[in-house]
Amino acid sequence: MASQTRIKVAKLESPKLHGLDRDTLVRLYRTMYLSRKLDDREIQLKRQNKIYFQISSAGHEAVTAAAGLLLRPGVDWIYPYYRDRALCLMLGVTPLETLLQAVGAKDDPSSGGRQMPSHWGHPEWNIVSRSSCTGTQFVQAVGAAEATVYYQQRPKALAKAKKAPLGQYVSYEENEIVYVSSGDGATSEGEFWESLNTACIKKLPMFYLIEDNGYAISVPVEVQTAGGSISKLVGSFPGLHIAECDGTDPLESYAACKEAIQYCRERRGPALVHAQVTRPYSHSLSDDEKLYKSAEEREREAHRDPISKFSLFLVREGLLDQKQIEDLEAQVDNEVREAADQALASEEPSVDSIQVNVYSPDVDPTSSTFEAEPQYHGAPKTMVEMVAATLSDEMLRDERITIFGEDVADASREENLKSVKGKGGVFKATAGLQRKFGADRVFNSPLAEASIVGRAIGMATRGLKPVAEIQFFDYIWPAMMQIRDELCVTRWRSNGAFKCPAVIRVAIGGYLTGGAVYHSQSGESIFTHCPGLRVVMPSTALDVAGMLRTAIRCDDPVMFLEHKHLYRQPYNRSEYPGPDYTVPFGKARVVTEGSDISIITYGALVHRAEVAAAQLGREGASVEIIDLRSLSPYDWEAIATTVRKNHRVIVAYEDMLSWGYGAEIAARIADELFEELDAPVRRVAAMDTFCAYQPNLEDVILPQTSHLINAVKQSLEY
Ligand SMILES: Cc1ncc(C[n+]2csc(CCOP(=O)(O)OP(=O)(O)O)c2C)c(N)n1
Ligand SMILES: [Mg+2]
Repeated sequence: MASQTRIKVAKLESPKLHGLDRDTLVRLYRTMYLSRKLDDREIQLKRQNKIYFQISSAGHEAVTAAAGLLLRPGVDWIYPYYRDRALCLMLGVTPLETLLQAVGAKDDPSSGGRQMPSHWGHPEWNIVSRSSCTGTQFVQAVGAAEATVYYQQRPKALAKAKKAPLGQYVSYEENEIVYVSSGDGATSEGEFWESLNTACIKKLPMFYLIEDNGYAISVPVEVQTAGGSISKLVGSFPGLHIAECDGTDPLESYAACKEAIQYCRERRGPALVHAQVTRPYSHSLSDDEKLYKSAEEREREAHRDPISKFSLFLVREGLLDQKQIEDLEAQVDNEVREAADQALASEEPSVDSIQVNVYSPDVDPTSSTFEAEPQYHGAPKTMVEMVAATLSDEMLRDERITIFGEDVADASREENLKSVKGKGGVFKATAGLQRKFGADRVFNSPLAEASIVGRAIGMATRGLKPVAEIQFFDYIWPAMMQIRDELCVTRWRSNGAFKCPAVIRVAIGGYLTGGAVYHSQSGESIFTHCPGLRVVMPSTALDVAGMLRTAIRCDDPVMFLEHKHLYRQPYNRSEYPGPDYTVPFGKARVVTEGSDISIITYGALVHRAEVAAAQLGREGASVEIIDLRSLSPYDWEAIATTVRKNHRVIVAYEDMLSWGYGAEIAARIADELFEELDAPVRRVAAMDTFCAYQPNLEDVILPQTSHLINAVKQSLEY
């Protein structure tokens, strides 16, 4: 007995164990085996039609269990991907919890039965809810790491975030890091590169784990990645620690991850570990890799299976004998069996719960809480001046607010501020804010829209209040997936465990004279199509103040559309309405009352409608104008009231006639208020084409006052 102990001690001192004690090595093996058995059990359940989808972590268990061992549960922030089951188990997710997800149970902590299996998320362990999109996590992880740096410098922001809704999950600890992982295929997404760029520029504490199983579904790595090696390809990112390891070997993986994580904890910059793993169970249960992988390839992979290799290693090294391995495995098998039985007997979510957590249950921006009386003072401000003034007051009030985007800072080279006036946005909407609040709160981003929105999501998820800017609506499209699949869905898909109440300010619209096709676009209906997102578009400086403040103070993501043509008009100016002036969302404004016909509109057409109404008034017609100002939600009550009053209605909007926002309003009026109408609903909108550089063409394409006047006259004559 004594001699056996001596052997074990001698073995444990072996450098290949990297200082890990026997219990930890057994824990590593246990977690890897547990992960595999959960996959096997899910596959069985899928074949029995008891679950609906399966994607395995098989072949990835060694490196993910090792990384999980090194990360601190509930301290570090985790942006995993679907093959991180062993990592999640190591961090504290239970076998039952993973199977509750597989069956889509009401009590599944990741989504309450809303997402597919292996879409990890667990607020207790800082495992941030994952979507199915490959690559979106990278830029969100950047935002989370920026929150780390921010909270370190600004404890008041942290204290405030902890008091906000979901504040119980807001945390910051010195030396915390952000983990983000993906497969080899997802590194081809732009967001991977955008994230590395910012992570290196800002030296963020981010640990990238790339789990390279050689394939993205059927696409082999040499077709995916130039040169076939992502670690070689990222070699020139300054300050990025890079390591490669055999991800099927938990000890080699442990050593590589340990060094990388240490590098991040010491705030030396980001680190990337490129782990070579296997994928023995095809991409998912919907895939059959025999269709594209040769028998020899599959055979080679089988020899590298992490589970069989590590159990053999433990026996060979005398750390466990065969009987102990069998006992451990029997114990795990039993645990999985019991968890599966429990999961299969669990309650499903109720059908009516589908509406829960689309929006914040805590703050209702449509409520009377947001009604306020203006306390006017100062000289009249234009809309763009009002944006800056409102942001300034809100930033004074709330240190959680950060402002970033392209050109929003006064001057990134701070030393220049002594001698220059400062930029403050291409439209000057953020002028002076960096000077006033500091470069950590107001800063320029690289020219990368997906990462602007993705970073905002990451910050907001951690309790900050980012107000990001998209310079022109025309260039929002790289961010579309971040907006549609992440920003608006996070709260719903995590069943209320995570949220991202960021404000995305967007300069939109035409009537610029020469703005042409890439500086004149509308398209608000594309975003009002996204449940979970609030979309507003004020047409006056007063509403800008009230609605921007509501956007910042509410708990949902808001797209705040600022019409470029309206930024500096004299007709919509207002005195500053005070630092607490808010306007509730979903409440239209009656611009002018009238008794013959109603024009329902918003944005740049509000003023055109006023001009038309004045002229028509001189000709004896009385026109009522409703400015919707809030597009999602919108004020159906106000629409119905004006239609019931005047029985004739024009819906005027700048977006294209077909499929535009106003088309839906017109359709709903025709549908639900048909009996009230004395004339068909008329639409006045842009032509279904592109906006032109030549002003005379632009005038034909975009709706004008004369179009409104004609439509009103035709309707009155009907
Ligand atoms: C943005 C996006 N495009 C396509 C898909 C479909 N898809 C899911 S996984 C996958 C391959 C991912 O490969 P890789 O990153 O290597 O991860 P692996 O599955 O091999 O671990 C694809 C194309 C998706 N989910 N998201
Ligand atoms: Mg892969």
